[in-house]
Amino acid sequence: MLQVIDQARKHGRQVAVISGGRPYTYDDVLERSSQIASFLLRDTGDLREVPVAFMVNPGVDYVATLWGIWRAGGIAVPLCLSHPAPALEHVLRDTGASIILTSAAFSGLLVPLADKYHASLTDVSDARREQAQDDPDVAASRRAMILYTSGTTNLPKGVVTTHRNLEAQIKTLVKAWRWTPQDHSLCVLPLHHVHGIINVVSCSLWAGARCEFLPDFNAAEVFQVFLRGEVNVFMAVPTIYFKLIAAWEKMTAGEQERVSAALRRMRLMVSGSAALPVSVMERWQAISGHRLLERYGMTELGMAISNPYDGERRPGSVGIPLEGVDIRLCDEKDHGVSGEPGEIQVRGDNVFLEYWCQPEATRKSFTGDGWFKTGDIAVVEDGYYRIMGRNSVDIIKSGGYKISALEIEEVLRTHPSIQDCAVVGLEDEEWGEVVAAALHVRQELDLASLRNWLKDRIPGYRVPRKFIVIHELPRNAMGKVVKNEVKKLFQ
Ligand code: MLC
Ligand code: AMP
Repeated sequence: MLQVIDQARKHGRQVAVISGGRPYTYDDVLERSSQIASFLLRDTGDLREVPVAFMVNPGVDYVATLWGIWRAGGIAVPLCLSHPAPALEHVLRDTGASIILTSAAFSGLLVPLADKYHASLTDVSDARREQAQDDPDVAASRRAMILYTSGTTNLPKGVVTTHRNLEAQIKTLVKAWRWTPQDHSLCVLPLHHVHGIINVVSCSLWAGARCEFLPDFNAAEVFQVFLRGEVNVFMAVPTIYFKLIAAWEKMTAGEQERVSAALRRMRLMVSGSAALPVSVMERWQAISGHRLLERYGMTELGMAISNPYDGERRPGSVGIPLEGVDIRLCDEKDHGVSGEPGEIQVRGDNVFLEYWCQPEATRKSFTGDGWFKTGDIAVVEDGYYRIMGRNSVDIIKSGGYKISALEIEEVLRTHPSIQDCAVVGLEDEEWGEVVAAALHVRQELDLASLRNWLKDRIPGYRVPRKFIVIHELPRNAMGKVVKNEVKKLFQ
């Protein structure tokens, strides 16, 4: 039996999920997931790694759907709730998912896509009416999940993890960060990425803890929940801590004192998915009494390097390799380096299996001796890893989301008024980086309508916030656009 389900059975009558203000026990979630599995297994005893896409609101239905797909032997493909149709279409086309589960709110958006790709579309509340039946035996080596992540190719790639990968990712964190059944976490992160799915939801539920959900991030609501005094574990991207600090600073002295007192009672606060500015770390410590635990991870790996739970949490560093995760730093030829910066390469049960249907991309992302090449550059200083940057200027991290400059450029070039363009990430304390585009135009262009045009085609967080119109893109002698020169144009 899948270990995730086995773990949940140990905590049957305890509260697992709080969503929409209502508590659901582990038994409740298990029953719902069994009903969803039975629905998926109407015509077969085992889905045998069929991808099942789902667009379900955070909360009990989300967890039941994820577990239901796993229990039926399918591959879970969570869709982003804020993506416009073309971005959803890419995932549906690429996975070839013939089954889609949804919450009512998203069915309008999904009906035409399901029609186009001949996929069945079912509301999870209808799927739950099925009679529960026995689960097939699903080996840990089987594919469990596909998450889409941007890279140096144009469109996002599907990262395939097996049950064994996920179990390794979860178990390592539960131990390193001392999760217990007494914990109560708050999830405000999107649930189509590892940060939310693995670090918050799956670790909570593996440990027998409670996981409370808000529909999305809102600083005032987060503080309201904290003030109840139940949540003791919180994990977020640096932008969220920045926004919480800004909201705290706008409160009255009395409110600030109450919120700070609630924060001080918490057990653990973690930051990751992007570099945590030291200024944010220090300000948060002054407000909450917590020295944020910064860690480093990736969709392909789950978490790989972490500051210690006990011991020094060093500002600007991501810490030391997690248990069970092998890390080395290498030069361009994949030779190990020491005492100088190198690419982080990773090996371990946590490392993903493959990019979905992209054997060439998979092959290129591993060294000949089986290490995954992250593309992140780090240096070890007094035993702690410090991330220095990435080896591709075309990967941007904004608000914790990984964004491909190339994808945005491809879309911009299809606009009739745009001759050519270059997209870059500009440093920003709140967002990490903000996306900016230099445009070489054919004719005059209204930037407000360009923004709207883009929002219909790419997810909102990938839409450039800054534009500059220029006559000529800076190029080198070979005719290649020089991105560092493009960045200077925005100064
Ligand atoms: C939104 N806005 C931005 C922006 N995104 N501005 C600049 N840059 C961006 N990237 C603007 C909007 O236009 C809007 O402005 C305003 O901010 C509010 O928009 P929103 O969409 O409501 O934003 P908000 O809900 O506040 O979202 C911010 C956020 C969100 C930080 C909560 O981005 C988020 O959930 N990020 C987490 C992503 C994540 O989980 N990554 C993990 C990947 S896994 P206006 O003017 O229109 O009001 C991974 C591995 C690992 O990385 O290590 O974990
Ligand atoms: P994603 O592909 O969305 O999973 O993003 C993974 C990338 O996020 C990594 O390759 C890093 O570039 C970045 N990242 C994650 N955690 C950190 C961190 N603590 N500091 C700096 N970068 C980070």
